[in-house]
Amino acid sequence: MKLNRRTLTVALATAALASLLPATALAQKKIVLGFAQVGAESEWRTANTESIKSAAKESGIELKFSDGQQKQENQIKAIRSYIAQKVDVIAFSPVVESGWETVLREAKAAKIPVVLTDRSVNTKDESLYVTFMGSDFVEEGRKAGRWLVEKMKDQKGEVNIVELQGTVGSAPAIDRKKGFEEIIKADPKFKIIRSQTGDFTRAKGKEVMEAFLKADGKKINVLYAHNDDMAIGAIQAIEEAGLKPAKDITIISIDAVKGAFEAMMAGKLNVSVECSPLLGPQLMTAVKDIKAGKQIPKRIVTEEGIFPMEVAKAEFPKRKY
Ligand code: GYE
Repeated sequence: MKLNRRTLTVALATAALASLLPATALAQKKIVLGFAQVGAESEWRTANTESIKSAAKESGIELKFSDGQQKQENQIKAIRSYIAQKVDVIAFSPVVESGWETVLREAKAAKIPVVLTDRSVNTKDESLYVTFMGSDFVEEGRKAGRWLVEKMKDQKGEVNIVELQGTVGSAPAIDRKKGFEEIIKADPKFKIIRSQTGDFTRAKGKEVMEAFLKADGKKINVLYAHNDDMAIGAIQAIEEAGLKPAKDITIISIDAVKGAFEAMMAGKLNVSVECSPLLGPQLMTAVKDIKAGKQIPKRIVTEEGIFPMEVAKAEFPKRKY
């Protein structure tokens, strides 16, 4: 290139401008996301954590992650520390539905947008969060109920159901119970004879099922478990009691994790309603959109299906969690 006066002036001006800009502005600042997870109580949760961590990495978002060990106070502490650290966005999956107003107001006062993932809160003040992304738990309960009604349509006598509930006060436990009851109440032959929490874990699911079996034994026709892990724990209890899972007792659960597919392929679980934990990619998209000032929907619902044991073998290779 011939260096005349004009090109020289342009070159000098460009160099001068670049030296004025701080390095951070040129390299573009990373978005920082604080995520307060429920815990590590189930296969679902492990897949959810993995999805969030890998999606953050892929999106170039700096993730601060905390495990609340299924305790609300731990999650509140984590959220407060994210506020103190002035993260760009806070996301969390609230272990229970109530009791979040105070901390959410603190985030709002600090002008940090909040995204709810997986589980929701029951606050009336919707300005306390930007969006809630996750499943429709009532619909999952309905799907479980509809499957049972169809399966038992020719059954004349009573159908005695025992229910293993999720964590007390959590959105999925409340809603999955509600949706299921809404469907089965249409026919009085369906009776929930016992209902107790198994806290979404295998160990608790087994323990509570043992108690159900001790109390009612052969009377039990159906087990409705709010997640696969509790169903898997209960299957063990049923076998130890000398009964055949999925035959002597029809078993319905929710999540459709790999462990449930294995149980279905072994003929021990009748059906699992899908609940997808793969929320990471859509969370990162939302975080970026929020930072870019874009408008995002208040509710983002996950689409999901239902898998009876008859299709388990064909579906298993396609499962991602
Ligand atoms: O079904 C259960 C987990 O909130 C949807 O939490 C989630 C539930 C899921 O522990 O396995």
